[in-house]
Formats: sequence, structure tokens, C-alpha cells
Amino acid sequence: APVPSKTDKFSFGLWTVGWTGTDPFGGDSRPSLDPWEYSDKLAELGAWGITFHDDDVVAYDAPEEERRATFKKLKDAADKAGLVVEMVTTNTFSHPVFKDGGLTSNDRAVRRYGLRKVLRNVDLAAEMGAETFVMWGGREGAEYDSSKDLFAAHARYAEGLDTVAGYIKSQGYNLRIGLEPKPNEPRGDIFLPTIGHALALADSLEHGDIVGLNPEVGHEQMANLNYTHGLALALYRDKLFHIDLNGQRGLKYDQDLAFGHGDLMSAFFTVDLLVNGFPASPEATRYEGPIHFDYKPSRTEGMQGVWESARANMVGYLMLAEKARKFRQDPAVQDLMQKASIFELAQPTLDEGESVADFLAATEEFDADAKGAREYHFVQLQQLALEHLIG
Ligand code: GLT
Ligand code: MN
Ligand code: MN
Ligand code: MN
Repeated sequence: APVPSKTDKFSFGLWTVGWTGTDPFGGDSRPSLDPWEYSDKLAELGAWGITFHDDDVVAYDAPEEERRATFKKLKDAADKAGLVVEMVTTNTFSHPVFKDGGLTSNDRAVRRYGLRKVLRNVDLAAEMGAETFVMWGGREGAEYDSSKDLFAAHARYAEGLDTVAGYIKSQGYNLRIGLEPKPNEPRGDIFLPTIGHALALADSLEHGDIVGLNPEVGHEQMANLNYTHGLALALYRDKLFHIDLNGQRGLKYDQDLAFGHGDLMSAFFTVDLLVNGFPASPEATRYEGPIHFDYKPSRTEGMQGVWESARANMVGYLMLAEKARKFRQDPAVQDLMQKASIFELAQPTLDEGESVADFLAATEEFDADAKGAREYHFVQLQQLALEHLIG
């Protein structure tokens, strides 16, 4: 198996390997370590970076001095292990105060408290040298449509995001916000449920230029959507700031399996896009950020299983990357892509300078029946992908 190394730019949330197995039906199945114990071990396994919420490192109500000392201890340990703190995020979902949301709670005092907690972490993120500030609004949402003015909820969400983005700019921080969509869980319906929804709200902001996306594989799949298509739209809009890779099998609770342990074919084409880019659009934006894993070591695993599963994400990614490269380089694949007219899609439909009037006036020979009978060879191409994947 390939060996992960720092040049692969793999990173992990401390809350991933740090998950102690608590679920709605049972308590911890594993011990909890100190944050630097997780980061040291991740570095040893070949990771390049770590990410965390404020509350993954210190208790949410820790006194200022303790808070400073603990973050410093973690940063020193990360530096020593050669790890980058590439992203920092805020926990606005665990404490009951956030049960109706942080930025969109009906209760204005809660919103002011939530916004302060987020802004405090923007300072922390900058101090830690992070370049991405993720905002997963897990509690922003509702169980009942009767419970909220849904127009105001979106207005307050936008207000909160613009305040955070404006603050980042005013402080001159080298940070961009990555919105993380999720359709449901823990709320019955979460606001900004998909990549498309988040893009639409980001586009409406005054400081939207530094507000983009942090899409998670499982979250898009929980909405029955195609993750790779979502990444493509985010890239098209220059908004793919960060990614959360993991695995999900179908429409059920958020499984957070290791990357590749869910929909393998979909994972293959996600990696294909990340390592090879779009086949016919070489000038298109590429994702060059961290390969960040947001998974949970299953509750059945002990500490050995935690480290085995962390490694599984990285090794799985590297194996898929190797296969994706070979797939694209295969002359038989290139030939079929040609026959499938894949490269032709990059050619604009209108000629350069062609007006709609010219276009409408033009008489072109076109045989709809012949085109209706043409072959695209898509199945054959997909089969070649499968053969590369499992061959
Ligand atoms: C939480 C969530 C993840 C998000 C994290 C960032 S927190 O674990 O389930 O998907 O990425 O806030
Ligand atoms: Mn998830
Ligand atoms: Mn999660
Ligand atoms: Mn996530």
C-alpha cells in the first residue's frame, strides 16, 4: 500500500479521531486523549495538517488564561510535529444555548452570543495561521415550518456571514470562509442544505468574495446528490475553498465512514476530478487546497481501530489517485472520450462573434434522426473506469 506523506497535504479534524463513540443510543466506547496526542499520532501516520473547533481543544467556558495556554500548547506541539493548522471552525451546535441555532436563532440575544463566539474564533484562526474558516451551521434550521419566519432566517444568516466576512477583511486576515452544507441532522431541516443553496446565499453578500464552500461527501449524498457534480459547480464559480472527504452509503443518518468506504465509484470520480481536473477544460480552476478528511472511526473500534481508520482514509485516497491517473492516461480511455464527444463540450455552442440574429438566420444541415441514432459509448467508458478501479 502507498505510504502517506506531508506532500500529499492530508489533514484531519481533531473531532474525527477524537470522537469517543457517543451516539444518541449510548455513551463513550473509547477514551478521550489530549488534543496534542491526536495531532502527534496523525503526524506520525503521514498527515500534513490538523483542523479543530474551539471546543475540541478547550471547554467552551474555560477561563481566558487556560484557553490561551491550551491553544498555545497545541500549536507548539503541531509546530514540533511539522503539522499545519490549516482550518479552524466554531462549535455553535453542542451547547443547549444553540438548540435553535447560532446565527439564526429566533432569540436575538442568542444570536449576539453566537456571533461573538464565531468572531472570537476568527481571531484564533488567524493566530494559528489557518487560511480557511469553516462554518457548518448544523443547528441553523428547524423541525417545524411553523417555528420560523423563513425569510428573516435567511436574512439573519446572511447578516451573520457578512459580519464575519467583513470582520476578517477589516482585520486584514488571510482567511476565507467555507460554508458547509448539510440537508438535515441534527435539525429536521438545516438551512443551506446543499452546495447550490450555499452558493446562492454567498452570492448575495456584500463580502461574498471571501465566502465559498466546504462540501462534505456524505452531506451531499444524504440529499441524494452527486458530490462530484457539486464540486464542479463550486469550481466553476471559483468557490471551492475546502473539502470534507468521507464515505456514506445511501439515504440514511450521517455515517461519516472513511473515504472510499461508501460509494466507491463516486469516490473514484471525485479523486479523478481532484488529481486530473476537468478533461476538456484545462484552463478551468483546479482545487489545490488540503485533502481534508471528516470521518468518524466507527464506534466498534478501539484506539487501534482509530489509527487504522485514519490511515485507511489516506491510503484509500492515494490508491484512488493512482488509479485515476492511469485511467486518464490510458489511450483506450482517451480514444473513447474522443468518440463520446467529451472534448467537444468545451467548444462554445455559438461561433465567436456570432449574434443570435446571425444564428437564427443561418441554415445548417442537420439530420435529427441520424444524431438520434448516434453512439456515445458512455457505458463502455464507464466500464473502462471500473476495470481500472478494480482491475
Ligand atoms: C461536525 C459536523 C461536520 C463539520 C464539522 C465542522 S462539525 O462534526 O458533523 O460535518 O464539518 O463544524
Ligand atoms: Mn458528516
Ligand atoms: Mn460530521
Ligand atoms: Mn464535515
